[in-house]
Amino acid sequence: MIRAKLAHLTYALAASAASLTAHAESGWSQLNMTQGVTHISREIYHLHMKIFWICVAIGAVVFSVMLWSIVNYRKSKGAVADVTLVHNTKVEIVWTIVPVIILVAMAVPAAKTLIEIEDTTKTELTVKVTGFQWGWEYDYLDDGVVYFSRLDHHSDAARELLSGIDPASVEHYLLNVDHPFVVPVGTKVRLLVTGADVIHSWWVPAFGVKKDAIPGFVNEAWFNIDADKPGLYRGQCAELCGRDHGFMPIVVDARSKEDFAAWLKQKAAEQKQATAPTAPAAASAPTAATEEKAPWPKS
Ligand SMILES: [Cu+2]
Repeated sequence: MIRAKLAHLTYALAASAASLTAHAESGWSQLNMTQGVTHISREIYHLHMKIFWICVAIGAVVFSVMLWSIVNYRKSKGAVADVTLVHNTKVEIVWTIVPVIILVAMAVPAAKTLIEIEDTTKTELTVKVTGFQWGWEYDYLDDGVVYFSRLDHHSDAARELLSGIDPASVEHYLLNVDHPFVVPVGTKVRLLVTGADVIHSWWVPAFGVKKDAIPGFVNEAWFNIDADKPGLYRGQCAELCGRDHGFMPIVVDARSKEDFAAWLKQKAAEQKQATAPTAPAAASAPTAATEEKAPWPKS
């Protein structure tokens, strides 16, 4: 029985060692937090690593002393508990001061990063982000561009019960959206995050941004993507918000400043034309912008 259990344990250990080796081959970085593509996300990463290693050092010291004591002062060696020791001022001072020093050493860099995260001054572009059941609305406040971003229709069709579509055949299943959030790189973008119905949370790990979208509140967040890192960045709603919480992904399309300016200009022109009451084109061929109504009553 014991032998069988040991064999089982050995097998389990070997299996986990093998999976760890596999991880090592694909890069240990996959087990860790990613560094992201903004200065803040890297700050957060380094803070995480610093505090991680402090915890490892504390664990190593505490468990070494504990194991050493257990081995050297075990009953079979004739150790007898000291029942006279009830108080030791020196030791108490040490075990108070040492943790205080460690906590302050961790709090100072953490507070510095937190202050930087909250600094929404000198932003170059402001976008209002509204979470709703189930998607996101992006409103480029100064440019008259507003649109909705929902789960793309390939994923949406495949996720239906008895759809007959194999989710594995859908590229980026449940991760793609119909209209990605387009932003410029190398620009400090401020988000005004709010909710239309219940609490959602706008989360893009690569930017180090996760901000609650709360109805009746406007929360601020910002990011500045490295100028040499345009591309697609993915995120999720990070606040359990109801039935389709898992079906409101975020896709950020980071473009060069020139490409973004061109996109914004074109989008603004399209939307202006679509909403113009006298434009015949709007009446005969409604665009996506006019077809799509806000899923909540707008004032
Ligand atoms: Cu949500």
